Amino acid sequence: MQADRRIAGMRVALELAKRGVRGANPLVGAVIIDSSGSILATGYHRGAGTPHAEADALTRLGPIPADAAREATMLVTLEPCNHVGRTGPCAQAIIDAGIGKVVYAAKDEGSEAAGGAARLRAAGVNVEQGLLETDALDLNHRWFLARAGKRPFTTLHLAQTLDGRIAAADGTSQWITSPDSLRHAHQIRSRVDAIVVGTGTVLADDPRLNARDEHGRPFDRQPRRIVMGEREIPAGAALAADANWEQIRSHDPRMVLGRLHEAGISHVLIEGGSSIITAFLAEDLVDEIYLYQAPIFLGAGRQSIGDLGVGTLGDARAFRLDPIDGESVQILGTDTLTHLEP
Ligand code: AOF
Ligand code: ZN
Repeated sequence: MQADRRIAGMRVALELAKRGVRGANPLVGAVIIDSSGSILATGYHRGAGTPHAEADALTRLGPIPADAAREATMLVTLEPCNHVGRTGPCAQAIIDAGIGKVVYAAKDEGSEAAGGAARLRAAGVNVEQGLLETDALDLNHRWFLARAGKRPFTTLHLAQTLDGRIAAADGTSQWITSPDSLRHAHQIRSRVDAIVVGTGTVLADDPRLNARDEHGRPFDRQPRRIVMGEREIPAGAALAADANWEQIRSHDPRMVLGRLHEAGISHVLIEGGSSIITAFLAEDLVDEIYLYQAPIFLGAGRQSIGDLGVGTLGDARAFRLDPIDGESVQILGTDTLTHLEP
């Protein structure tokens, strides 16, 4: 089979991967091709807790004759996993399906899931690594960085006016963005392991910080709620209504993330306020941003971002549009939502 058919297939896998959502798990895509390079099935990982890309592709492939499976190649953007986590292990699923060859782009070293390639080889599967590796590493560059740094992947929630304000001059801030934005934000809350806010936000807004549907009903999956900072939280605070919260008495984002990693948290949502947001951005500890913008100006009031120590344009904190399923900007009622990555 020509090498360019495999490259084309891996490109499809990389594009499919981008349909998923970032977080605790990497974006992963998979394509199964026959000996002539024609695509038999495709799959991708939709996000933490859902089937892996390889399993998704094998499900869509369905049963095929053993000799056809032996002739087939699975192209996957990340080394197949070798652990039983929330799903998996994919290496065994590929072996069980009788797939003859696996080509993966990036290695999955240093994770609980590592060792898939060795398991495949031991079962007689032909395994190759490195096809479009640079693209595959770039696809999840922040996820790899977070893992190497032994810290959770971080998502920043920014809900602001056109002039970047999160509260008016008198402190009023509810609600700057539309109900559609709020609903979206609650879905994100239900996906993360923990929400981080500063003591200032708790004292000013008294938020519940749980994840609710549009009728106010809590979702089954709730994030842990983390308050960072020194100030005392009153026992009657809304978030203290149940035990699912904790205070970390520190302003240092790296230290807080280190503690959360040790507590087994893989994905955190940074919700504010501005001093917390600024601290994470200043330390380059924001892995993606959901930016909700309401079509209003305030002209005064609290800015979402404070001093980042940027003195000249060349030092700006730069982000790029990061499409989810093809779109990096969407309309939520009267607002726009932009998805960005460093
Ligand atoms: C994914 N999607 O398509 C592949 C992954 O918690 P689990 O069971 O979902 O396992 C997550 C780990 O599995 C992940 O960190 C990565 O090392 C490996 N491979 N993960 O989420 C996929 N192939
Ligand atoms: Zn897997």
